[in-house]
Amino acid sequence: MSIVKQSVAKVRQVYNKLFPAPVLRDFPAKDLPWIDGKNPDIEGFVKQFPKAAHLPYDLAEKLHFWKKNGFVIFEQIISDDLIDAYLADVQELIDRHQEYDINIRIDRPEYRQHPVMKVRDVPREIIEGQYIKIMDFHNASVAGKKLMLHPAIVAFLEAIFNQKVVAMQSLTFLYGSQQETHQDFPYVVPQVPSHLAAAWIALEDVQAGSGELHYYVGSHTIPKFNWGNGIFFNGESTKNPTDFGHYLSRECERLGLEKKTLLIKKGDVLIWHAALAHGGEPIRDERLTRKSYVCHYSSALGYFRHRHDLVNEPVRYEMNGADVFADPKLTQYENIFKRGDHVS
Ligand SMILES: O=C(O)CCC(=O)C(=O)O
Repeated sequence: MSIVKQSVAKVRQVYNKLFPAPVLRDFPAKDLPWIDGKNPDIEGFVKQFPKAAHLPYDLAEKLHFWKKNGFVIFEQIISDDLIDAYLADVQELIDRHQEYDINIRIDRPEYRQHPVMKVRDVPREIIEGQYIKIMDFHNASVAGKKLMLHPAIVAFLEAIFNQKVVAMQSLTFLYGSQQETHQDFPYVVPQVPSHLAAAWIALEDVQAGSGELHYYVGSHTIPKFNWGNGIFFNGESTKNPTDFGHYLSRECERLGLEKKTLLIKKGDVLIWHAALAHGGEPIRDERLTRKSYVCHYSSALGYFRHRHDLVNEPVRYEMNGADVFADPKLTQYENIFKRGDHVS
């Protein structure tokens, strides 16, 4: 750590000791999206929501399902052409990885000290293997942006936030993540933390044994975990992600919540609530890939600065009435993978 970074950390430590942040037990009620409030008027909302009439699903039915269960699934809403364009972009990134500074996260023991690496610095066999997340490839890929801001996804998110949608980040997986059960909000924190949701876009048919996503139906309303310093995981937390995973599975089982695994098809999408408990099953068949694209979203109120630059106004791309910000740290790669230009 540089001397400057060490001094900043020291000052922060002293400041936090003198003025400890209040321990948050839950999201403040005043910040909740309308649908997370008590008895939201779903029929009334849908009547005045202009996009409702043009959707390939019944919005009122989906909103009721979301309120109760914390997720929805949309079947066959994304075209194979758009997915194939994105997969070809991903393949090009892998084939020519030495040319790019795009980041990947590697959750393998030998990378524990530096889990986030530039793709150029990682051997191809590692990039193509398990425990890899390609980070924010939507910035470089037009097809990635179009998938992320697909009109059917944007309309649903716009309805739950009752706000313009802003896409925050994306992760691309070739294999099942095998991640411990978790909720997203302690880790992915927009400026208004309760304005958060995620989409899991199937880039191929999910096969049993491939490390399917699992989730607990209705877990978005269970009492929040206390990390020792409130509901977010950060440098001050005294509990760790394994404690979190144990708490969630114990609590969901105690409440009798059903654990499901996601066996959806290419072009289907799962959207989940910020607090839905989910994770990745172990990969039981090593031959199976599980290509998927996970995007996290907030609202215009909830996310107005890019997380890599909290000072300057972001550069915005607008699609289907939603925004995604350019990556302020990798401007040279924005939209350079253009297969998605003429595909929808
Ligand atoms: O797809 C998976 O296996 C897990 C993805 C996930 O949990 C996440 O990105 O938050």
